[in-house]
Amino acid sequence: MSRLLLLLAAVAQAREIAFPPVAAIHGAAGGRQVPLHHQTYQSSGSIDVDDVDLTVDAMGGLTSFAHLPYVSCFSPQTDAEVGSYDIAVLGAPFDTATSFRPGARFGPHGIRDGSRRIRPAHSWSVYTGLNRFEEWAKLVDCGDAPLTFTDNTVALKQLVKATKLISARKPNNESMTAAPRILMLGGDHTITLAALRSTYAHWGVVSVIHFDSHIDTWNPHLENGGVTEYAAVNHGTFLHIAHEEGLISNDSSIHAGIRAPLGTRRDDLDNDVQCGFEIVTARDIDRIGTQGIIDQLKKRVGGNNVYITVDIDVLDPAFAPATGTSEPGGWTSRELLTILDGLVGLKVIGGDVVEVAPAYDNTGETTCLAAAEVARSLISLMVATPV
Ligand SMILES: [Mn+2]
Repeated sequence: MSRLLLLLAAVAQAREIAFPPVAAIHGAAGGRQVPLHHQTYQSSGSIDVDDVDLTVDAMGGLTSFAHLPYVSCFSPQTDAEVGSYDIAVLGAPFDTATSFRPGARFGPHGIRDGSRRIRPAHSWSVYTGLNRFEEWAKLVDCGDAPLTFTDNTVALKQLVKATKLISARKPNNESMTAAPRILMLGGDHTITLAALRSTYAHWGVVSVIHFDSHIDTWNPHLENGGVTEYAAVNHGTFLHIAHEEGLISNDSSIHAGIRAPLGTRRDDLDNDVQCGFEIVTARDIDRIGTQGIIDQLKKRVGGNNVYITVDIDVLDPAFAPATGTSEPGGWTSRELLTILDGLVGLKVIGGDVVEVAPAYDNTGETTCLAAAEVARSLISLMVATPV
C-alpha cells in the first residue's frame, strides 16, 4: 500500500467516514489493484444518528436554480436585510402573449427542476477546467416575479419593476461589477421586452444576440398583432417594440438559428434590418461550423454591452420538444452549448432562456435539462466578464 493510501485510510478512520471503493482510489494507488480486505468499511448500523451528515446535499431542500440560495430580492427590505448578490436568477411565469401552444408560464419551474443535478461546488468544466460558480460572483435565485395572468400590460410592468429593483441593489462585489445582473427564466418571449426596459435603465442601449428559430421582429402594427394595441405586444413582435423604444442598438444586433418561414416574402426581412438585426440561419452551421457562427456573432456585437436571449426553440424539436412553436431542422444541444460557451469575453449585461413549456416535455426531461444547461452557460459568460 502506498504512503498516500495509508494516509487516506488513516484520515478516513479518524473522521469515521466510509472509505472510498477500489475504483475511486485506483488512481491514487498508482494503478495497483487494492485487495478488498485492506479497506476499512464501517457498518452503517454502527453510525449514530447524531453523526450522520446533513450538509452534503445532492437532492434535498426546495428546488432553486442549481441549488443557489433563495433571496427575496424584490421585497421592500433594505439591501442589508435582503443580502447582497452579483448575479440573480429570476423566474418570469408568463405565457399569455403566445401565438401557438401555451404553457411557458411553467417554464421557470421546469428549468429549475432540470437544474437539480447542477451544484455550484461541483461545476468544474471539462472543457475549460474552470468552475465559474466558484469565482468572484455571488449567485442567488430570486424566485419568480409575481405576474398577473389577466392583463399582459400590467404583467410586463410588474416584471420591469421587479427586474429594476433587483439590479438597483448594491452588488456584493463592488470592485467587480457596477450592478447586479439578471438571468431570467421564461416565460414566453415577450418577457424579454421587460428585461430590455430594465437593462436600458441600468446600462443604456445594448446589442442583442437572439437565439431563436423565429425572427421576432414582426411589425406589431401589421401582421401578428394589429388587432388592438394590446394584442400588438406579443412574443413575435417584442424585438420590433424594443427597437421602437430605442432600447437596442440600431446596427449591431443579430439573430442565430433562424429557420421558420417568413410571414411575407420581403417585408419581414427589410423590417428586420431596420430593427438593427443581421441573420445567422440554422443551416449556416453546415457551411461554417460552430466556430464560424461564434466568430460572426462576436464580430457583430463587438465591445458593446450585450443581452443574450435564448428561445429554446432554436434547438431542434428532437432536443427541445417542450416549447410553444417548434420548427424542425434546428441545432443540437451540443452545438448550441458550444456556440454559447464560445461567446466568452463578450460584455453580457443580462440574458434569458425562454419558451420552455414543460407540459410537452418527455419523461426524460430533455427540454428542461437542455434549458438548465443554457442557463448555466449564460451565467458562466456573465462571471467570465465583469461589467
Ligand atoms: Mn422567440
